[in-house]
Amino acid sequence: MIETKLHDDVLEIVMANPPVNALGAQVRQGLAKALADAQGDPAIKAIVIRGAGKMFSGGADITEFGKPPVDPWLPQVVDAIEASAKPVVAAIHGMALGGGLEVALGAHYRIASPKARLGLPEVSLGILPGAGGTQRLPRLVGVETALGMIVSGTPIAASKAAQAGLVDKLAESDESLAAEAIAYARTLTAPRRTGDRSVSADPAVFEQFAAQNARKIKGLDAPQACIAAVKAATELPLDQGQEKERALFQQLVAGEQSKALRHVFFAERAAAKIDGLPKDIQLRPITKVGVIGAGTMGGGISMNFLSANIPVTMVEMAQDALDRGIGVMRKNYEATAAKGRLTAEQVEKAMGLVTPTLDFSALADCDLIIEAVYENMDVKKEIFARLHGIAKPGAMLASNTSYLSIDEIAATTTRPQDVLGLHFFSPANVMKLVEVVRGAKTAPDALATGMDIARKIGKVPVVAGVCYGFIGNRMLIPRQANANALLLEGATPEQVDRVHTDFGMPMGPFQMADLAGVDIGWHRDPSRIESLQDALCAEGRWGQKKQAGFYDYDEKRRPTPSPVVATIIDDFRARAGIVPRDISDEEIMVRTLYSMVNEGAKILEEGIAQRASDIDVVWNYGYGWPRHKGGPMFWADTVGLDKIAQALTRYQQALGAEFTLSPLLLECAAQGKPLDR
Ligand code: T1G
Repeated sequence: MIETKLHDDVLEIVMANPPVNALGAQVRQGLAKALADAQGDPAIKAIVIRGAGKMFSGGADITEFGKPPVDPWLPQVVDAIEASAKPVVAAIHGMALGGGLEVALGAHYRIASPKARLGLPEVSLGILPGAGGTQRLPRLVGVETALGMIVSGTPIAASKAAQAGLVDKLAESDESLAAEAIAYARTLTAPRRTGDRSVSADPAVFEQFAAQNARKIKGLDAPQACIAAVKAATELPLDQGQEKERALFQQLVAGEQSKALRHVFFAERAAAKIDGLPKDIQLRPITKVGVIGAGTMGGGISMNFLSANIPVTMVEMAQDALDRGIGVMRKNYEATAAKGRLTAEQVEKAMGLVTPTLDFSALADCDLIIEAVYENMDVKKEIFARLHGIAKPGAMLASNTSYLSIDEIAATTTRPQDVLGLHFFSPANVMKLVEVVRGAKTAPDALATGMDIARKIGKVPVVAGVCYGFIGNRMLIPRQANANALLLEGATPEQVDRVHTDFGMPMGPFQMADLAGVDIGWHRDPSRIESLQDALCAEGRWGQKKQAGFYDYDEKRRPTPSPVVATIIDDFRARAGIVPRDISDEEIMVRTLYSMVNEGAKILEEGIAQRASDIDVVWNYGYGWPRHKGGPMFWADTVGLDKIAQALTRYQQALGAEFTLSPLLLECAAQGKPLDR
């Protein structure tokens, strides 16, 4: 995993541990040995360290965490690099992340290729840089830049790193980097140890930084620790600062938040894999896409492809609807440009790739056609019945339905092998999740292509089987149903939502209902009041869009508890003969979150989800589940499946006649094994 090559008087040490040159035990041992050998070899005047393949290094080997440590530890290797009597140059291409950047920080000089990116993303794994990064980076780039890089975890471009003093030289290209680094090393006469530098800052800088980022870092352990470690760099000599960093690292890496965030890291990568499909399956070419429906979803979906430079034919039934849809897309792009995240040219380029039309047959040359009309089975069937006659052979036909059966839709065509679901989440140009729904007859290459094209447009795709609501929305059903029942029995919207926001969700069931629209699925007859939803809708309380739903909203869309809603609920209870009672937060947690876990277990039993971690990815990327809690299935294991099963049994009656405990949940609880297939 370590290759060395002597170029006259310069030793090149190459880390070769594909795919990301993770700094596992063998890499560390190899690095330490090559370095030590070089110290004693008079022929060697200088050393270059670089990575083979697509990058310098993706950092420490995350799969080693939680296992017995193997010598040498990464901090020791980095210290040895810095202590080298011969100048060491780090030659960086691709990514230098985490421990990878720390290796480069241990080096005395750094040269990077123009496209390189450098960062310390440990905070997104619930830890902090543990090999001197919190001590050496501020010494090189100053406290402010270091705090920004370490607490956000976001990598910076090589050019910015050069401006900040993190990189000494920019190479011409990836290809010329090795040669330029060796030439550069040959010009160096002495080591220049970053650890010998000092850095100071007004202690108030750290409180200010924490205050400025309070909302982002609320409830998270790692960011606080990152700030404390960088502060230590301004107060302690390197070795003592590293001890402090080490202590904080050990604490965090053993913590629940880091375990959850590491689970999410690998869950995302696992979700990309489709069980049972050959790795080298031939994908279908997607060079042109058709979108049916220019509404909120159709517009958002189209923007993803336009932004990925894929032309879109957008079909609507009426000119005004088409013009409105195109107008909203341009407005969204211009809003992004106004924030400096796009140039005017990029906006024009994207908008230049869309072909609006009322002519269905214009879809004939599309490789993928996505139906994104409102949620009505008859309308969708009518569209697919028309499509299969127009679409070219091999074209994929996808529905953006959120709940309905892909098999039923596919059955209206003679080509069910080309039909699948691509379930985007609103706003579709922002939300990362796509449930790729595999129909009973969806061809393996169509499914694989669906996953691939979703990744190409920057989404996180997850395979889902056909059932009502697929993975995410199906689990939402028991949550919403119990939330509504709890309101009738005595809870308030604020109480139920507080339990969810305290838990870390961005919003609770009733704030979410107001955002999505209380009138979704409403029968539109104000005289028919059979549910709380009916009662609110009859009063015109359709949610945020009406500035009134379960909450009242001000012009900034900030929610406040509504006395009107309290009265509507009281009246409804009285009419239903329900005497309200005190509801505990624990009961709300059990009936709204534990019931979701139970539904997730059923989804696993039925094979609707390939693996438990896929369900976690769905909730992390589609419903704002707090990443530092891993996802509903991972979280259930941390709570204890037996505890969840007992609590659900205790509330069996309140959960309703239809509620049944998942046999898989009971089995895993009984056997003490994690919840999975
Ligand atoms: N350790 C172990 N495996 C890793 C890994 C790592 N650091 N990085 C990637 N992999 C695996 C990954 O699971 C996948 O496996 C394959 O490599 C390709 O990854 C002391 C303690 C580098 C930007 O947080 O962000 O250093 O699924 O699909 O899209 O301070 O991987 O094929 O079996 O993501 O090209 C800090 C983590 C570690 C960076 C490449 N480093 N990695 O993205 O490929 S903590 C990070 C990434 C640390 C020190 C501390 C990305 C990438 P499989 P991939 P990619």
